[in-house]
This record gives sequence, structure tokens and C-alpha cells, in this order.
Amino acid sequence: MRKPLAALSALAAAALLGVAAPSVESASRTVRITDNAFSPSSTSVRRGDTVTWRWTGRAAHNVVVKSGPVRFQSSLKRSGTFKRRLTRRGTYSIVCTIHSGMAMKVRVR
Ligand SMILES: [Cu+2]
Repeated sequence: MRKPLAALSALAAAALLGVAAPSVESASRTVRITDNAFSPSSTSVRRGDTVTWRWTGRAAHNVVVKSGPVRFQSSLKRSGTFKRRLTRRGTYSIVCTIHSGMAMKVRVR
């Protein structure tokens, strides 16, 4: 009867850690959106970090997750920012759906 209880408390501790860690050490990363590219085109962040995409060009672009642990997307726009806190590990393949070849990867470690 001890084993299930120990496993359960270990799970509870891990869950607590998972919730607490990002708020303690979360950071942010900015990706510039130019005409027509993401800069940088590849970046690596820690789980819980926030990525901010900043529109710096004149054309309209969007930020769309094509594949990855979580799907999300921004609206199609010409200026401003789009922020997302990434809480799931893995590799996110991101594109702008109106410009073929405009793509980037974010690795969440
Ligand atoms: Cu675009």
C-alpha cells in the first residue's frame, strides 16, 4: 500500500513544480516579422517563456502554427504584436499562410 501513495505524492510534487517553475524563471523572446520573413527563422526557448512576434514590415502577415504540441494563430495584420506563452515542450512549425516559404521553427525545451 505504500507504493501507490509514494507515486501519487511524487506526481503531485511534479505537478506543483511544473506550475511554479515557469513563473519564477519565465523569459521573453521577440521575433521580428519583415517582408517576407521571420527573424530569426529558428529559435529555442524554455517552457513557460513568452514569444512576441512584432510586425516591422509594410505587408500583411500572420503567425500560424502548422504543426506542433499546441495550435494557435494570429490574425492577418500589418502592424503591432502577437504574444504567446508556450507551456508545452516540442517543436512548433510556424508559417505565414499568405506567403509561401515564409516559415520558422520554435523549439520549446
Ligand atoms: Cu507573410
